Amino acid sequence: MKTDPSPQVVAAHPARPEPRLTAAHWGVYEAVGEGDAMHLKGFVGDPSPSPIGLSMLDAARGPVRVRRPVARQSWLAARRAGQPQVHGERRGDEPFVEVSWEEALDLVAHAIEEVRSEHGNESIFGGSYGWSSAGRFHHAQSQVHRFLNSVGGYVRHADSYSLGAARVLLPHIVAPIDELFVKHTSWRVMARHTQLFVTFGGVPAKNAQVSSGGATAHVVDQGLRDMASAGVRFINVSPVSDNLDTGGPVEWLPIRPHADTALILALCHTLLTAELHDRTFLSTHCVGFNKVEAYLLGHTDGQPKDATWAAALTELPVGRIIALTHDMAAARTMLNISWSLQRSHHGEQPFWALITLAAMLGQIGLAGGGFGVGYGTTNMIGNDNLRIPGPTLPQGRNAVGAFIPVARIADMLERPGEAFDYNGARHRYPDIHLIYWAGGNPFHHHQDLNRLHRAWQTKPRTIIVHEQYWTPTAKLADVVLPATTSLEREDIGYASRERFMIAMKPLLAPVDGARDDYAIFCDLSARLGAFDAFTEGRDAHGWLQWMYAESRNKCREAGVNLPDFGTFWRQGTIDLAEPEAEVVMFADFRTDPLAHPLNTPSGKLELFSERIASFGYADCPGQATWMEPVEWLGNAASDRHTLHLLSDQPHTKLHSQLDHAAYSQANKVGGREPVTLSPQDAAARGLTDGDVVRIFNARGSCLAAVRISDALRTGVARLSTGAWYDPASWRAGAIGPDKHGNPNVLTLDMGASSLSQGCIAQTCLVQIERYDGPPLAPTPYQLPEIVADLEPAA
Ligand SMILES: Nc1nc2c(c(=O)[nH]1)N[C@H]1C(S)=C(S)[C@@H](COP(=O)(O)OP(=O)(O)OC[C@H]3O[C@@H](n4cnc5c(=O)[nH]c(N)nc54)[C@H](O)[C@@H]3O)O[C@H]1N2
Ligand SMILES: Nc1nc2c(c(=O)[nH]1)N[C@H]1C(S)=C(S)[C@@H](COP(=O)(O)OP(=O)(O)OC[C@H]3O[C@@H](n4cnc5c(=O)[nH]c(N)nc54)[C@H](O)[C@@H]3O)O[C@H]1N2
Ligand SMILES: [Mo]
Repeated sequence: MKTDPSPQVVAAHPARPEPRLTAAHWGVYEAVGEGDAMHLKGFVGDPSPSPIGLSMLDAARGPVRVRRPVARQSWLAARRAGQPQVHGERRGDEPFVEVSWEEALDLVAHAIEEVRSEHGNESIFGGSYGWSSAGRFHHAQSQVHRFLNSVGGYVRHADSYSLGAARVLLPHIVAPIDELFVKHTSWRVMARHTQLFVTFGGVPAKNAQVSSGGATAHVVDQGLRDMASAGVRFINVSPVSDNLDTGGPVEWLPIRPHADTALILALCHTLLTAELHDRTFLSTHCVGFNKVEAYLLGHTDGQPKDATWAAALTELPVGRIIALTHDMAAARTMLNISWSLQRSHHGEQPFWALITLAAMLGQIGLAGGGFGVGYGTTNMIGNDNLRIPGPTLPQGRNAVGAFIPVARIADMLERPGEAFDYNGARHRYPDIHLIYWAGGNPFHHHQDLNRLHRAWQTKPRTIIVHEQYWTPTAKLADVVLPATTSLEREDIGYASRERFMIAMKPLLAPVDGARDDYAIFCDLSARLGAFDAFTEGRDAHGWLQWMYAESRNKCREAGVNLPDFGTFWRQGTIDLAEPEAEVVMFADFRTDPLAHPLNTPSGKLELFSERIASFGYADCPGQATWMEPVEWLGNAASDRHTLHLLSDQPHTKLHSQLDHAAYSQANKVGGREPVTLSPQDAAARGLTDGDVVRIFNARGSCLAAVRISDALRTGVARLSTGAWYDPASWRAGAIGPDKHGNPNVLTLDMGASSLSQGCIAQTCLVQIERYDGPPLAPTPYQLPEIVADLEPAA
């Protein structure tokens, strides 16, 4: 096995001299033509470029840009008059006033200074969660963290919306997720060695379009096709069937959403009672199997987790569950699970159960066997290019210790001072007076948006947002500062395991008044006496050279020689392909678990975790456990009209980014996001393709357009994320339905468990009916009212 980079000089991609490239999370694009005629085409080094990026140039030049600094009218009046009244309840519901950059920066610096001196830096929430844009330097979230650290720190967030439950669970039982990411057995190895690939939640090609930091050469589609041509058998356990396309046959097991833990435990039970489990692996590489065994057999709770038990919960046939167990034991089997399964109530459990099943099969560390946590979630997983220490911007040191698990923002705003559990400790919600956001869209990403909308309008004194576009978060801010897009800056594009490092060239001049986040923070840090700490004397280009040099030094230590900066910049790309690599996750650990222990308390796989058990959480015991989710079809049986809402990742954009661009627009129906239903569920409600429906529950409602597809099992509806939040009214107390189709007005805002407090967006029941109310045209991209300044600062 060879996973370490070997000494070599990495050659440039011979695409063309000095290509004008830009990198986005969804791919690399090359500029063709000049001026208004300029357009983008997919990068020649990418075998299957994503169509998402082709419309980003038009979007950047289009009408939805934030063009000038603005401040909310009554907030501005109060600040100018030195009064504390800021009328947070009018956020989103009154005009903005255009102000000069000078005054905008003075207002922001003063607001920071004021809360700092009155309440300390622990009253500033600067978590600023969000994907921002690709580019290692102008990454907005890194910039805002570095800036806030240079002025005394901020309340941060822990974990991510992507992997809230898994990030906290996995280090206790196997390894941190970031370590697992880059260790995944490669597509190439699976094509050679895997016989059976069983996935929970598909391997969605739509998701593999992206990589955080920039996908450069898309490999997942080909990886699946090569496996299929090599004769690998595929089984997809999923409420939808259109999330796995191998070009060949796939068996679909249409499971009831959220019943996966029960199914996996039943597979474990069947292995155990048929004595097909690998006793040796369980004793040499794992701890706690005796406790798991007692639970599987029902010794602890009187309920054997057998196939009959699971059949009722999953709505899959008993015989199929038993046969699947035998198939898995008889073949070289790779198990895979989508991240979406842990974005749910008790979301730790399907991941823990999957690892338990893989341990019982005993194939972890064998080529083509074992488990994966997220093949298909991004282009990174299973990619086998060189692993190098890429360029990074140091974020400095945060002097504030207070934090929240990322998805607990509304709890924090509503309940300052209250205690919460997290990963074995108790903490308190800080009392926030100022929110700073750059590079994220909480009114896209958070659950129960009506609740967040109310909390956001009630609590903080000041909300500052840097944005490129008039997103709902920008509309709900007090100060909006216009930021440039990557197309207007130079930067370095790189993501782990990607094939290319990219010299990103500016393709456009900054649009109107837009400035780089870095330039904005330079000026603010100067006003707050932290210019030297923040800039370290470098301009943006100086930082690129410094970051590249740091990365080049670390690469050299690891035996990889990168060209000098000038050569890289001229070439445009560095090719990091390592075609000979044979990446097998945990091969070393398998061969010698004592020499290559895991970083868990026992050094082994913890099928029972004494540490987690010691936390005493009823909602996350010491081993993989079936616990009914708070909302699922299994407890909605009394109402046969209830549907489980899947709010998955959108295929025509990245989250809410580029929702307004042509590619995403082409997927809308009458300007609304489509909601997909099975033919049976549509017929039961008298609905046909294109009908406008109201989707609702006790938390909220939205309008969407029906799309019918037999790729969905009955009882589920799919409304992908990303349609910009578009409430009928922005006024607190009268928000009304979302007119556009944003699922987060419906989703549930609570933690996955006391262990992780992860987001549970996928745990959501809804009703759907034809919409016969008054016409409510969607207006998600309408600009806010911006009025002239009647009393400009002198
Ligand atoms: N219901 C439901 N909700 C979900 C999920 C789900 O599965 N279901 N998934 C969750 C997940 S996994 C995630 S990761 C989140 C994603 O949530 P976010 O990461 O918040 O979503 P994005 O739309 O990527 O928001 C990024 C914002 O940054 C802005 N931006 C981009 N570049 C720059 C820049 O250079 N400077 C500045 N100032 N701004 C910039 C963009 O215009 C955009 O508004 O959503 C979560 N929400
Ligand atoms: N094009 C595009 N790609 C993206 C993103 C994007 O916004 N756009 N976002 C990126 C980000 S930030 C992330 S975190 C990843 C997320 O990657 P994932 O979390 O894996 O993505 P999802 O699309 O939410 O879900 C994957 C599949 O799981 C299925 N599923 C949902 N609930 C269940 C269940 O209970 N059981 C089973 N068996 N299956 C279920 C869904 O139907 C869906 O087909 O995607 C990344 N890739
Ligand atoms: Mo994510």
